Amino acid sequence: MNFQKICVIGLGYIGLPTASTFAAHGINVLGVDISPHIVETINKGEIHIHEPGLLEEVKKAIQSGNFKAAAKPEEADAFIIAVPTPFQENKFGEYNGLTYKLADMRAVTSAAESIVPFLRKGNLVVLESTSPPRTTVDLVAPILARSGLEAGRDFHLAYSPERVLPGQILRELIENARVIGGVTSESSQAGRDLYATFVKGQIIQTDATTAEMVKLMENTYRDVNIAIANEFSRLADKFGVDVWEAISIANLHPRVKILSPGPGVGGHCISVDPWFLVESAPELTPLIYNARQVNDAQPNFVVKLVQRALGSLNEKKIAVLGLAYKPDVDDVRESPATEVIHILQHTGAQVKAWEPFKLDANMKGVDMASSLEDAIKDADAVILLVKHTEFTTLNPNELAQKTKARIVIDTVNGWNDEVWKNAGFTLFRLGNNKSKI
Ligand code: SAJ
Repeated sequence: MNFQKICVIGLGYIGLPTASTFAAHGINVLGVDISPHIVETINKGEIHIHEPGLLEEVKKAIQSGNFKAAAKPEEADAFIIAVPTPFQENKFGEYNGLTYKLADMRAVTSAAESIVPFLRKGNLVVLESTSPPRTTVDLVAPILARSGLEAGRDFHLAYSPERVLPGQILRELIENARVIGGVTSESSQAGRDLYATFVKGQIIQTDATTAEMVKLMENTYRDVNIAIANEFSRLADKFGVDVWEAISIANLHPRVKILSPGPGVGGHCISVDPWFLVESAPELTPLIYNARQVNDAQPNFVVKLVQRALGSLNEKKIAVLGLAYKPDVDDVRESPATEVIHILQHTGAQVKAWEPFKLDANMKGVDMASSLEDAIKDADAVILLVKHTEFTTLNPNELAQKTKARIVIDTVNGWNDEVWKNAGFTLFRLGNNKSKI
């Protein structure tokens, strides 16, 4: 199939880089967003999100005339849906007394509806939004059928998940392998023709529901594996074992690769996607459900460790190092660090947080320090919550001059016991309660 013009619906973290990458490869792209502010910003050659290299690419695309933004789709050869699929705020599912979160599919629904008046024979429609299994065939296809055209017969329909890492989106869009799941093999082929415009990685063709499952399975696999690492940290704590030592030894086994325990699982993907599988089949997913519960409860275990180190937390001053959801990124959305802070505050502690990657992080209820020194100066204890390189390379001797704290708590195995001990600190580590031996 040949593509002169495409519409990308949803100009967020995935839609905007995708649209500008197509435009940079010579395709005429209309970006569509319901937010007038976003449309206006992009048409000025500016952007509303933070992603390295994106501003330059969008600017170039707008100047070239290949890219513009609008509130509504137009006729095109292909339509890509890249809108968010968050949770429903006030509605939960229930199965056997257990409650689970439900995907809010309203944005996908209205994006599909917005295409209906412009859909023509021979077009291609691709859903990229992370969605529960069967969304493409059971939700999107029937909506598009309101045009009088049938998916797989009159137009092509496919699901193709994004699997890019924030911070690396522009490179990974091009280099990563791409899965295209069509409702027919012709639809998969049409999807391949479209993405082959810029994708250099392998393009794998399959059916739509398999492609949906692939995306959910990747992130659920990771969530479950982090959950078992977190559970191991609790067991190690109970039995006086250093979980980090035990994991490094277990991982010498050629077929074992245990992930790292920590303060919990954050970000917009791994803590979200497993729920889409639970919602679709709660009777089949007890393991996935429980893994979510384990990871969500991990901040409580961090606070128990802090209590063990400090006794009552009432009025204690605690410096928290790191707010991002993972190391060396500036993304603080859905971060377990925030949860840890809120629980600490609940116990009466006074928390000051330092996040060098996001100096302007304006987080509700969190007292942000203006510098590392500001965070630790009057602290009774310092907690390491994110393994930023900047933190793991701190010099404890220098730190000892800047804080009155002599207790440090390491939840991510970022600091070496001996070095900190020699600098006069007592170090408590998540998953290592050797004092019990
Ligand atoms: N984490 C641990 N222990 C570990 C590894 C991670 O506690 O051993 C925590 C991190 O600190 C973080 C969370 O898990 O809070 C998630 O981090 P991550 O690096 O595992 O994943 P994301 O959310 O940044 O990106 C994932 C990626 N998927 C997989 O690795 C299977 C990425 O490829 C996807 O594009 C992205 O989700 C997505 O958009 O779905």
